Amino acid sequence: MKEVKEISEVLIENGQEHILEHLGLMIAEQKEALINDLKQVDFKLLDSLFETYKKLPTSKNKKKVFSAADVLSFDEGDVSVKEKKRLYAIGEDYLSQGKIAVFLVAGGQGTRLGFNGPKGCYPISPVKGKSLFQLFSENILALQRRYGKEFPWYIMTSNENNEETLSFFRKNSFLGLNEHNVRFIIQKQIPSFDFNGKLIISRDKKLLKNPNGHGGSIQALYDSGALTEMKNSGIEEIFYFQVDNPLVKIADPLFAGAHISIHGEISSKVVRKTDPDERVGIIGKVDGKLGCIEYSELSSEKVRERKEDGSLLFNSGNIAIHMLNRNFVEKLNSEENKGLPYHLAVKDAVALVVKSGTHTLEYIKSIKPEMFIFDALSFAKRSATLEVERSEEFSPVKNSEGKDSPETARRAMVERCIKWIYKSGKQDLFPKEASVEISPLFAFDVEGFCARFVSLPEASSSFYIE
Ligand code: UD2
Repeated sequence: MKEVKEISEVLIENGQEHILEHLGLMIAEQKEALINDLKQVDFKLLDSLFETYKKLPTSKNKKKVFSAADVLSFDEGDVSVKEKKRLYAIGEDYLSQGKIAVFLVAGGQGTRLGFNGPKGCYPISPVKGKSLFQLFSENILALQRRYGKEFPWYIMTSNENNEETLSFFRKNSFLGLNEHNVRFIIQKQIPSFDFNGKLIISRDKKLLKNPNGHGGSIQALYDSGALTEMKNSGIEEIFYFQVDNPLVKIADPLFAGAHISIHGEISSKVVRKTDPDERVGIIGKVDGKLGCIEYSELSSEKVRERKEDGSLLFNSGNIAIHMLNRNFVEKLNSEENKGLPYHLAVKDAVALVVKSGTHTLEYIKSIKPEMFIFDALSFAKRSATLEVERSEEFSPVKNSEGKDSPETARRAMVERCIKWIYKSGKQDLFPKEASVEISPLFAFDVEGFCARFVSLPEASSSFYIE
């Protein structure tokens, strides 16, 4: 087989000849699939990742200097209210001109949640059981109605969940959106390797590989042609969010305005930490450059350090909501920048190994490369960090129970609705302990809600406001 010969040369040249033993034990179909996998491998990249891995102990010992980021937050004072209005109007102006695209990263596996399927299909809303995807599309539809423009929605999937995601959208008639405005882009996969830099064969006789992380979205936007498409349709800014947060305020005009007003390249929303030990990444400065400080990087003293006003110094929890300037994303893909750096995590894996001429399974440690979107912050010349209220905007679904689970997210959704009802001043008939859900089509923010809400439907233990 000519293909085997060709790939053998590549494997030998790159020190991966152990794969030949595997190929020798496979039937034609398996060989073909594995060769196809191997053809996609960027051996030069693999090599440089292994070199980075070898240097990790030294680079980890390098002392980093952490400092807090400048954070924009608004209180109820006159100056704040005026400035908030100004930024809001800038965001609204961009929305009215159709200059903002919506971008969801949904390529992750969601294993922690224990849900069999793409996480976006998870039924989350407390009364109607709407999926995350459904809530997002209703929010986009409502934005379209408010601003009289159609906003393209780009969804990044991975090889692992693209088919299922697409069929969910098809089966549900694109959740009320115009099919042409929903675009799917598939992120790249990257192989894992062992402590000797060798590729790993998984139990299904393929290369052990994973989606390249949410930071892979920067490359995927470029490779898929989405950036060019955006440019051609007058899109200048991209609202980025992750699939697990049902409280997200899509394309929030205030956030967009804060970013646009300073000609931001990438901007972030943050929430105050619940307590010093909360395990959340912090938007802050690392050696003077903006970035995300992992909770494990800050010492126990640093984590407790307080400002004069008593608040924590490292208080800006990263909720993974960003505004990305289109030109900036293009720049990150340039020859000079070559995309984001990789993080290397050691993970348990089951590998197929060749022993005494046969295949056997072994538990091994593998190195999984991944890119993270927040690393784009260190490339940015200008960036806004906007602090928002957690109870209004963030309650992720990550675990099957306990913290950040469907239960906590549903509770947060109900509590937000109750808050809005009270804010409207029309809470008279609201029974304690009732469950309530507001359709994003009715209102997707408290201002919109108060302007429309008249009264609750007849007394019940659960309400759906649409
Ligand atoms: C992430 C952040 C954390 C905080 C939190 C907010 C990291 C390392 N940590 O935690 O600082 O901001 O989110 O919720 O990022 N995804 C892809 N492709 C991939 C991998 C992930 O699309 O290859 C998507 C995934 O579908 C989800 C999002 O990225 O929408 C978050 O991924 P995660 O669950 O791995 O991130 P997590 O919870 O570790």
